[in-house]
Amino acid sequence: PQPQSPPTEHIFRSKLPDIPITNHLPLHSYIFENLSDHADRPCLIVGSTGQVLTYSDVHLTIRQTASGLSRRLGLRRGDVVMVLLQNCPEFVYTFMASSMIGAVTTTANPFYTPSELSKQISRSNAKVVVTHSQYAHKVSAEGVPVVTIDDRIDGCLHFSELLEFGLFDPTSMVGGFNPDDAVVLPFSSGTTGLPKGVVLTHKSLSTSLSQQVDGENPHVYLTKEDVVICVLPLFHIYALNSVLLCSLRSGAAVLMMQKFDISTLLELIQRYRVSVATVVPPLVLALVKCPMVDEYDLSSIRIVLSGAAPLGKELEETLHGRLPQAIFGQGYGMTEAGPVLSMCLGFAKQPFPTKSGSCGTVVRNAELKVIDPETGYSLPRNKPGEICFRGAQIMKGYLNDPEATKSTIDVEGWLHTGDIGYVDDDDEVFIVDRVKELIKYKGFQVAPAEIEAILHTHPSIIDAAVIPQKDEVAGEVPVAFIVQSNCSELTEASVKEYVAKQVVFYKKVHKVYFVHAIPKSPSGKILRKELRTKLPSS
Ligand code: 4UW
Repeated sequence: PQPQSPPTEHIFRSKLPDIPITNHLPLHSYIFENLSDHADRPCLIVGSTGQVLTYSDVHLTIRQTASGLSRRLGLRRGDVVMVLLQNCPEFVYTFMASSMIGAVTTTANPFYTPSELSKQISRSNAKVVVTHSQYAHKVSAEGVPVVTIDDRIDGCLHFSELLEFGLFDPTSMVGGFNPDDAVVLPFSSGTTGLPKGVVLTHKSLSTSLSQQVDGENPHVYLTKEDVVICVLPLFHIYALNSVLLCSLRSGAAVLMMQKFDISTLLELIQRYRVSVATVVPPLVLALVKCPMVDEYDLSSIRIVLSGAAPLGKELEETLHGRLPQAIFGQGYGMTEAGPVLSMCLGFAKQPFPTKSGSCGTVVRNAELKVIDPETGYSLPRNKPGEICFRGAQIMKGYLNDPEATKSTIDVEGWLHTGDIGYVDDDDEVFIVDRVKELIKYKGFQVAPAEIEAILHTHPSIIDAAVIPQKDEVAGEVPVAFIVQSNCSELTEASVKEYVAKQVVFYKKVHKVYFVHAIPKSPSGKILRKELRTKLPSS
């Protein structure tokens, strides 16, 4: 038979025209490019104290911090700073100051256990940790300087000591600058395996931001009049990119909440006339279930953006009923994608009508295709397959892991997401399933391989597999299948406790199923799909 030529490529692009993208600048220069337009406007508002910092205040402190990082701590181009902070101004100072001196910020969850932090510190080769005094003990054994931002602690530096070295000149990047230098190093497990450092460069992030907020008709239209609530944690790429950095580029005010609490959230929205609410599905659920919502004036909200996990149509419509004046929509992101793949076009300056349940339309200056997982060929509209994505915003690669990089970004530059979805007749992206191992608990990443590795260290466990189980509140929770050694008498509670002691709350195992064997392929890969069929009601 004649060899068949591959079918035509189906590539989806934005309905918005491409624009000239500014991505040759260092991230901080790009972010503050229009600083003089909004220097006296509020930049950061601290929800818990009411403190308002203007753009010029913030920029000045960033320059002082940059001097301190460089002169007090001796940090140089390429060095890694771990930011172990809840949402607070020091997060922004440290991150932007690191960019200014050519250093790289690795973000971590302050609730991580010492062993989780130890792994990230050594994998990223972090040279310093900036944190709250209450978490300093978690990293004190790591042998790196620790800076506390609140109380002073013996043996730690205090953040104010970094501010004593004058103003860094933001145009003089010591040791040179290349747009392909890393600027942020979040950790993600991607489609398989353990959490890995995701190298996002100055170019990746400024491209992603430009795709969202730049141009005559920005995909996400933010102005200096906007007040954007930042309740989602900045250590995750969603809030970092689409809440903080998009707002800073646009001159909007960022209202920071350190801890989530629903009545405080409602109170802050009312008090500061919040116009943009960025949420995750569990937060939508909490708002839908909360009778207090009707007691507050939330009429200032014009945009509700949800993402990081699937949002049920009914849930979205119920909340929309309570905030009828707002435009509701989703964004679809993935750390490795830099992170935004698609975004609701209802948020554009000249908006398009959109459907509930959709994850938006692919961002401009980028390409999206849907491939048949069997053949690798791209599929036409309305046919579900694996979503692939290409553009200048995707990660440079996984840190020190060329193998994992090669299996995620193919030779043509396509990032394979491990998500199953389709593009409909109106160019809207719908996600229907996930083929990668990743579990998402309230939008937080849980890497099954990480929990399996912990279970394997238990003396009575011979084999283990961790998969997601659907959950009304969290979306998904991790559950474990365990093979125990002969004559051991493990209980579900003891297995749960063994894991719980070593991990942050959302990686805890919620249910344990004892089995005789874990189903595996001939090459030894866990057959996760087969395990999913063993779960109740799936
Ligand atoms: N619907 C269904 C969604 C959706 C989704 C993500 O932790 P990561 O690596 O990254 C994120 C980033 C989310 C994000 C970033 C910036 C932004 O503007 C935005 O819009 C709201 C969202 O979550 O997890 C990546 C994985 O999370 C799932 C999907 O499986 C993806 O590969 N995911 N967004 N709207 N699932």
